[in-house]
Order: sequence, then C-alpha cells, then structure tokens
Amino acid sequence: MYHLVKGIYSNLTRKEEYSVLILGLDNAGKTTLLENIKSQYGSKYLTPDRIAPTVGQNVGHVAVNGVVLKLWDVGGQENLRTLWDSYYEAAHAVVFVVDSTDQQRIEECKQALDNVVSDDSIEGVPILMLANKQDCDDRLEVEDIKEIFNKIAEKMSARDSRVLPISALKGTGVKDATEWLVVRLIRNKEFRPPNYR
Ligand code: G3D
Ligand code: MG
Repeated sequence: MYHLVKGIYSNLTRKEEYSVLILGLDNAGKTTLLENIKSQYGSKYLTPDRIAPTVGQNVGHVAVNGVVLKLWDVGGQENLRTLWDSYYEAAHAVVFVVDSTDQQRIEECKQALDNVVSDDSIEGVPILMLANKQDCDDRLEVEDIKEIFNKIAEKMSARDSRVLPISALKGTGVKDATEWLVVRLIRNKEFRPPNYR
C-alpha cells in the first residue's frame, strides 16, 4: 500500500525536465547568464565577481512555469568546443550566447554557431541566440547581429529560432528569453520528449 501511494504521489508530483545547452565563445557571458537565471528563478546565487573561466561545465536547475530546466554551461574555449557535440543528443534546446561587443571575433562566432546548427543530432531542436552585453555602449544592436547571422538562420528555418537582446550581467531580458525557451521546449516535446524527475 505504501508503495502504491508513493507511486501515485510521485506520478502526480513528477516534473518535466528539459536540458538546455548554453553555448558560445569563451567570454561571451555563458556562466554569467547561468548564474543570472538561477538568481532570477531562485536557485543558489554565485556573485558575478566570483566567476572564473569555465574549464569543465557548470550545471544549474531552475523551475520555470511548471517545468524544470537543467542548464548546462559548457566551456567555450577553442579546445573545449570539440566537446559540445557530445551533449547534443541529450539537449532539448540550445542557447547560443554572442558577445555583442566583440566585433573582432564575430566571424569565429558565426563559424561556431554554423557548426552547431549543422550537426544532425541537434536537428529540429529550438535555438535561441542571445545578443549579450546590451548594457555596453560599444555594442552591436540586435538588428545588426540578426543580419550577420542571417545566412545561418536560413538553415534553421524548419525549427524555432530567435535572436533576443539581453544583459546577463544586469539581468535585462533574461526572463523574456527564458520564457520564450520554455514555450518552445513544450511545443517541441513530441519531437524531443522531456525527462521526468
Ligand atoms: P563565459 O562563461 O562565456 O566565458 P563569463 O563568460 O560569464 O565568464 O563572462 C565573461 C566576462 O563578460 C565577465 O567579465 C563578465 O562579467 C562579462 N559579462 C558577461 N555578461 C555581461 C553583460 O551582459 N554585460 C557586461 N557589461 N559584461 C558582461 P570579467 O571582467 O569578470 O572577465
Ligand atoms: Mg564560463
């Protein structure tokens, strides 16, 4: 009886969990974004001045609109980028963070995103591009970033994709971005079913 009740209870309380991969070049703001999402949705917060370059991976769980997001912040240095594809099969969405102030590396950034969207194991998965550091004066505007990434966006036409402006440091736009993501994750759930926890 205990097991039956426990089983029914855990069925009622189990939550859908979606894995979200946070990718982008090193210094784009991935770890800052993860910490900001955790702070806005009530997970333990690490202050931005304690963030060191990510060598392995950081993982955070947050509950948003009735589902759980498992956010993976994978290191973005060149030698770590080859590891990204080992995460693709388990990913329900990709967040690609762009440093809007780093015009010098925009080509490298395009190449990195192109590699991501060209990977078969991630086909059909929603992709959210975030034009980060929009609080800085020397930034590219979201429209410029859209234009730069237009060619790649054409390859993504069959799936949900979007470019949104944020400041991961100040938290501006982060909730809108997270909520956009949750809607798309749920919409895509037959194609890529969630895990249950
Ligand atoms: P990464 O994890 O993608 O490598 P980090 O990037 O999150 O470590 O961020 C790299 C640097 O960019 C950090 O600065 C961080 O504070 C800064 N940063 C991240 N997001 C924003 C933002 O929205 N606005 C501004 N102005 N800065 C941002 P430091 O100086 O600590 O290296
Ligand atoms: Mg990092």
